[in-house]
Amino acid sequence: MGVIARYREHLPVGPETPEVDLNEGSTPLVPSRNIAGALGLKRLFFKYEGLNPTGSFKDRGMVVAVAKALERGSRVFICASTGNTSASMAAYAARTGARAIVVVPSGEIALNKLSQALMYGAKVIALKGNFDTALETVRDLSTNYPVALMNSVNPNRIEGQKTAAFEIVDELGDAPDYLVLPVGNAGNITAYWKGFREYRAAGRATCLPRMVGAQAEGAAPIVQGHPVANPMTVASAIRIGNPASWEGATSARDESGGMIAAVTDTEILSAQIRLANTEGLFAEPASAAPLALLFRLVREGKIDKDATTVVVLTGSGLKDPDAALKNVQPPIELDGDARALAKVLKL
Ligand code: AN7
Repeated sequence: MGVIARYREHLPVGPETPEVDLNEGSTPLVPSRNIAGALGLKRLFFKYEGLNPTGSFKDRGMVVAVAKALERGSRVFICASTGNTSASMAAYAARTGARAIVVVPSGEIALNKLSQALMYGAKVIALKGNFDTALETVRDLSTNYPVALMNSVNPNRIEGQKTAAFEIVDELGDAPDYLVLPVGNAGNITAYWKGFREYRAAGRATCLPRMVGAQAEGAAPIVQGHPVANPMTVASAIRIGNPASWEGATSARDESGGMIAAVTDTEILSAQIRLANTEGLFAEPASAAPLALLFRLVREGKIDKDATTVVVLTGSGLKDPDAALKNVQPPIELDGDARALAKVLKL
């Protein structure tokens, strides 16, 4: 079952809305086995969004945005993307026979995100400049040409993405105390906060979490309080200097009593490796940013250790093999028999 079927009564869909799904959502909330203990945290969970059909949380919002666009009669979809949105949009366009146009910042997106968009059959334009330029360009194009804009400025994306908050509440029985997630264009933090508030209003939860957002230090416009002209970070998914949902992010932060803070690339990559090494969970660098922030908050004594914390792992580690391979030892090349192998392994 996809998110539209599972949460239909909470979504802007009706009898006229075409059925679309790739069985997205219903991702596991994996309890920490090792990191929680090492940090002294009582309850720590990972919402493993990399297990969505195209490998990121984007599928939740895309399925709703695509269904609504088809309902309106649109057959041409466009987005600007740091990679995951384009992969998701291309997949749902392929599934529904629509045309997908993807505009990515030239040379800046992870290899496997690009391969996904191309395999799903999207027309991919690598536009000179960064993500912010690409978004501005597609927004401009979509106001003058008959193409449906599928970035998270499309409110149906936010509607679909809020289902992740519903799932967490359904599984835990109430909202967690902290929800920690990466912030790039800021659609997801906006969506989670909307989801938690709506579920509480519907009587499905009694409390609301503190929303804790992580940006990368070289791409931290919300933390700095102004747009960043040349965002730089190894976490290419959140290499964004002027988030479209800025206001949504600051409202979520302020209304929830949470925070948005920045972590360095070194902290991000070491959190990514530690997550893989000690929990068996492989997430892309952007998804490791909230864990890096959690490590720092625990060090600084800024987290209640008796609380329930959920870290959202937004995208699969398989998306960005280049980022991962830079930080591990390469395989040992060997030409030899079992004895030679045993010797190399020091068995
Ligand atoms: C893995 O695909 O912006 O704050 O164009 O791919 O809602 O933007 C991706 C963003 C976090 C940030 N983690 O979410 C895109 C794009 C991963 C991501 C984010 C993204 P938002």
